[in-house]
Amino acid sequence: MDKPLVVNSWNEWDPLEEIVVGIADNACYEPTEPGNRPAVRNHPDVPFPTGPKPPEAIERANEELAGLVALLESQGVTVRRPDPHDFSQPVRTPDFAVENQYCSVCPRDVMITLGNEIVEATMSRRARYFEYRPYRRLVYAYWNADPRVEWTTAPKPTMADDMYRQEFWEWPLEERHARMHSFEFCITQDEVVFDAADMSRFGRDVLVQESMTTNRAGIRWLKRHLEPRGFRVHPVHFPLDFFPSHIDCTFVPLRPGLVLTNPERPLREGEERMFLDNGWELVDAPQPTSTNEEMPRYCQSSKWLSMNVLSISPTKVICEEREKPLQELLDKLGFEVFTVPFRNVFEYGGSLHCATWDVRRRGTREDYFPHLSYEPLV
Ligand code: ABU
Repeated sequence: MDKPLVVNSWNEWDPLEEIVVGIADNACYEPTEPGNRPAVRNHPDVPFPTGPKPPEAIERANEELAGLVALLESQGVTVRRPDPHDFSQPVRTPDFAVENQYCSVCPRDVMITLGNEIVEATMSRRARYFEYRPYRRLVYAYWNADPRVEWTTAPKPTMADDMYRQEFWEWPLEERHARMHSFEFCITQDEVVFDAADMSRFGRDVLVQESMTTNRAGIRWLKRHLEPRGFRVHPVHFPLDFFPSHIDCTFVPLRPGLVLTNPERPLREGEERMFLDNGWELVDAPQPTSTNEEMPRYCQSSKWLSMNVLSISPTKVICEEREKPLQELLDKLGFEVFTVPFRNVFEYGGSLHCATWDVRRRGTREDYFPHLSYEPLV
């Protein structure tokens, strides 16, 4: 019999066997740069802090991350952690300089498992240029342990000034509304740019959101890379999200045939067809328990972190402790719901799905969309 696969994950819900959970050690505040304008919540005129986060904030986040680790281990999941990295170091390349880096709390943004392949994303922000580094020892360990493991690093963009559209940040709301169908954000279209968290995996089919962190060249690169490997790559758009970044607070598959959707961010008309034609149900998440105004002071994500859940299997899901309305919905939908407190992690860019990178789930590549018209690139 073949040895078990070391890296194997085809979707977001198969039974989880091994996962990487982020860590807040050495985290810094995200710097202002062409691809990011962090702002203090409810106080846009107060300067956003710079440099290392205070030890208490790091401790609080690490405590919650440790709670997630304990829950996963109690469910028989092997958990790995990133290596230490000094995020306070500035980065200077021939094309840009940035005063500090960010953190390794959200491996989901950087790393993705597509079957037996690990892909490191290009990333879209300067402070995250070297964010693959805390995961390299793990990647080498997986790659050395199993010759079937493929490892791909996507082309690094320059992140030079002309990769960005700076005026994006100044557009008034009316202009954003007028432009909502052009899907032009703070990155231009010339270089290949994507964050891994703009992808969502459904076996043979992979959705990629066009966003502030993933452009059309990035989606083309993913199509060209993944189609010859038997995947179908579907660009998706959420025109009412004026600051889209990462799909996992917007469109969250929970098991075959069921996606949790964001009621304030419907799919572009026509893009829901592949789901409806194949008998999938799209169920709206309830309103989060916090409004955008009530989210933590330095958190740059939306209230929809509420729906950033992590599946342990097609019947078990982990949800943030305070999100009772979502927990009730998941319970009604037949899930066993586990909860952990995670609000102190929010200011590091994500919740339970963002703060993890699943390396192995028990399962194979399935076609969940047998009735599909798909246009390959080549
Ligand atoms: N990193 C996920 C953030 C998505 C959102 O703010 O809705």
